[in-house]
Amino acid sequence: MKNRLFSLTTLSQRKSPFPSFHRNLSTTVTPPSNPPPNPHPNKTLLQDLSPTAFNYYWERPEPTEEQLAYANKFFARSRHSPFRVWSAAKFRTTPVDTGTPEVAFLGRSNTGKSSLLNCIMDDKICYASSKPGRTVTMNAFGVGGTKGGESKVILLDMPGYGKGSRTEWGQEIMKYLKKRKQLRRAFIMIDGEHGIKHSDKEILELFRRYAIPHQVIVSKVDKILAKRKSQLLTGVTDENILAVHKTLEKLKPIVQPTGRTEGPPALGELLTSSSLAYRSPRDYVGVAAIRWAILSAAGYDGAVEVKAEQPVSPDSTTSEEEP
Ligand SMILES: Nc1nc2c(ncn2[C@@H]2O[C@H](COP(=O)(O)OP(=O)(O)OP(=O)(O)O)[C@@H](O)[C@H]2O)c(=O)[nH]1
Ligand SMILES: [Mg+2]
Repeated sequence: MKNRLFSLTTLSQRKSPFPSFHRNLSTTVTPPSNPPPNPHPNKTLLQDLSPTAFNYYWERPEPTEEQLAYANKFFARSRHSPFRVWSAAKFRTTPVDTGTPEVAFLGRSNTGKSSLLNCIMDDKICYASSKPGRTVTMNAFGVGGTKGGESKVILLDMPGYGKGSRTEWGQEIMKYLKKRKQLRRAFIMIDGEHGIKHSDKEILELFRRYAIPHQVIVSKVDKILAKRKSQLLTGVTDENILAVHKTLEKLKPIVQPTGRTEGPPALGELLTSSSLAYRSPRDYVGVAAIRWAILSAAGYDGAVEVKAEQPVSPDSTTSEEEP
């Protein structure tokens, strides 16, 4: 008990690299004078938590509410965004340098890359499946364009590595990562349910060796927060949040090993995501901060004018199947 109190106090202090759990009250709606009694007094609803409550920032400041709002606006679905730009099975068949900044999403099979990209792009444009090894080509999607065929940043959904994947793809992906000039950052997704595996550590080592800029995202954070999805509807406890923070604290020395390493380590912030738990409809846990990280990687952290487009109705969503 003593330990729990100690960690709750230390982790919720503003000096902590973890964002404060709870939202800044000045931005919330004033509660009614006689609110109904909370049936779960030990829990906080996801929408009452800060959008960065499950992240760990130790090198760079956590994004502000304005920056997150800017990122959400940038990625809001419109007539021209997102769109499928290209798909390729081999590095030599990828289109030549278009000059548009690219970010790639990698991870073991089934870590939730395609599902997360759908949440980021606000569209079911990537094919997600419970069967590992579903994504079989490198798929590029353009985002942020204000006219047909134009995009400001390209997001890549990569085939997974490890169990359920095909080893020959690894070589093509590494070729792409090493040679692609417009690649700004690779996001490596670690499955929050199963934890970091040997193959993840090997990939991290390779990224350091080849000086590929990278950042780690812990996916399926809902699995750390609750056993069942239905439990999330009534909110999360401080212990649930601390369980996420502990997971991230354990990962820190793995993504940034101390002592001599062969090359530059991962960025000093660990993000989390869930494609299943949302704070409000179309606001999935962790997605706003990941959108901001993509814009920062692409050099759009504030400099680009984001023209508001008429949002497309969610009914027009199509799910594209891979060939
Ligand atoms: N609980 C939970 N399940 C998720 C989440 N994201 C994805 N899933 C599930 O995990 C499975 C794999 O999702 P995908 O998005 O296809 O995973 P992937 O990493 O693209 O898989 P490959 O293309 O095979 O490498 C699906 O059954 C998803 O519904 C999440 O945040 N939480
Ligand atoms: Mg996939």
